[in-house]
Amino acid sequence: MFKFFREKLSNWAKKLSGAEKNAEREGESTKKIIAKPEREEKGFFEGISARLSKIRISEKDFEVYEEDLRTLLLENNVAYEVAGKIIAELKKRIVGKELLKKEIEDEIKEVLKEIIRGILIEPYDIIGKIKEKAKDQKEPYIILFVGINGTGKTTTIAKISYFLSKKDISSVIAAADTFRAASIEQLKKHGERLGVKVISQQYGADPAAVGFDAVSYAKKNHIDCVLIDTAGRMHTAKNLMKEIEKISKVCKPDLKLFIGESITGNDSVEQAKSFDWAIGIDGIILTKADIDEKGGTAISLGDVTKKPILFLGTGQEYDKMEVFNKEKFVKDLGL
Ligand SMILES: Nc1nc2c(ncn2[C@@H]2O[C@H](COP(=O)(O)OP(=O)(O)O)[C@@H](O)[C@H]2O)c(=O)[nH]1
Ligand SMILES: [Mg+2]
Repeated sequence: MFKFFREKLSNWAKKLSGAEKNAEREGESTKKIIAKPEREEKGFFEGISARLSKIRISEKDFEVYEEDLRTLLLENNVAYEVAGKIIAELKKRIVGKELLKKEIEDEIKEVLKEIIRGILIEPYDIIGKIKEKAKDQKEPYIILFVGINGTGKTTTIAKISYFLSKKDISSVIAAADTFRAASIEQLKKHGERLGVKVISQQYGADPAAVGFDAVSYAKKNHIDCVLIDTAGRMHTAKNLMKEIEKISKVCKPDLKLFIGESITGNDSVEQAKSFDWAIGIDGIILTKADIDEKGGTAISLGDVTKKPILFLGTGQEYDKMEVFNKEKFVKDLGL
């Protein structure tokens, strides 16, 4: 996971820490500062000068390397405007600061870590929310899953149902993707394997009605949570977005989760924006992190939507889903 980002970032930091090679240029350029020992002894000064050599990176030198960093971030799926923000912040914090040469790479990473921590929204605890509603209102907690075709909605719903069952939370699944061939069978198969009821109607049925049926079933049978699958809406198709708005209005979900792929970068960001605009999303699940070598999508989504990433999909099996952890994520990025 996120191998590219890790390697390239280290290389970039090394390049910037070599910026004092340009120190002989004009006065305002990065300065190599040699700390002099109090008592000068022959040979002694040379010996320690390498270790004590400090540099101060000038604005000019930072700018020489700035475009490289932008390219690195863009290549790793960080959206353009987000990359700009990261660079501006890093520049503000690094330029003019006196650092030991050997510390520069760590310092850059430390600052980047703080910036990314600041961008990512703190995830909340779904389990707590479900239990709270059960206790306070004695009603099932309703989660609507939206996203375009193939991003992993159906698989994620099965994983969530499995995750909830491990926490002693029962669920029912609504097969409200009545559009895509074989989608109902796909969910029923998951339902059988998981021992979870799947509510469905025939293909072409009103998805809002299927969701409504599942909510009624959950109420009648004291099921804790309703998971509503939906057809893959192309976020650019107006009538299909209207339909998702209708499902949302009829089923009154407590939580609307956008499912996006970790590997698709800017596309995921655009999709998330459209769904957020149409129904107002509450959180994000990023799938296929296991096959993503980049990692920037999460950062972009966090910044653009200001919504938390709640889980990372890390494979096709039911247990291949991790609760999103900001600290683990920045560590995986090599920071
Ligand atoms: N490697 C990997 N594949 C996944 C993950 N989540 C889903 N998939 C695969 O992505 C494909 C599409 O998934 P599906 O759930 O049918 O997507 P939907 O169209 O959004 O419902 C399937 O082959 C899944 O097995 C994941 O986290 N990692
Ligand atoms: Mg599906």
